[in-house]
Amino acid sequence: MAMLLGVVAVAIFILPSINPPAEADPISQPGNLIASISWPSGPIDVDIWVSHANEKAVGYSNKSGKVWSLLRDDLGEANDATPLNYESAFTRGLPDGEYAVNVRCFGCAKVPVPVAVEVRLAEGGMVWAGTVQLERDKQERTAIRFRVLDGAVVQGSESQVFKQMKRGDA
Ligand SMILES: [Ca+2]
Repeated sequence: MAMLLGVVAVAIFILPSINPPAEADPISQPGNLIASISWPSGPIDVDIWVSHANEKAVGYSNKSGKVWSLLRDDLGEANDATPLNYESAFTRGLPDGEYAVNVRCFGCAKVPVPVAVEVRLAEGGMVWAGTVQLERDKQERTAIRFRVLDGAVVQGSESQVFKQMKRGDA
């Protein structure tokens, strides 16, 4: 009996230490395809732009389309209580066609800006992850584009050929 109590006591002491703070799980975010970007803290506002096929691109000035929605426009230092700079967009459904993810320096007081980009399927894992370097203010670059057929990424369809998404001065 004394031994059993000892085991219980040890278990009680150990339990609180085996629950490390959970990190945000991207898989639990809404959507079928999730694109996210992050960039260093400081007076730097980067924007994510995403598109499907020939539909109008989605970004801060056009926050949702038929397929993509922007979850948040992070302005850098200005609009939240954390030093994290993070924007993400997600799709509703996964229709066939080409998907593309761009990053753009909206206001980059300091360049170059390394922008970490991740594109993942809610079911099926990472599509692409990498870093895109923005060299000057207002520069827009394509991080990745690829085709989807029957709910899966077409192998070999990935490229970084530039696709202009931001239109006008808005
Ligand atoms: Ca932004």
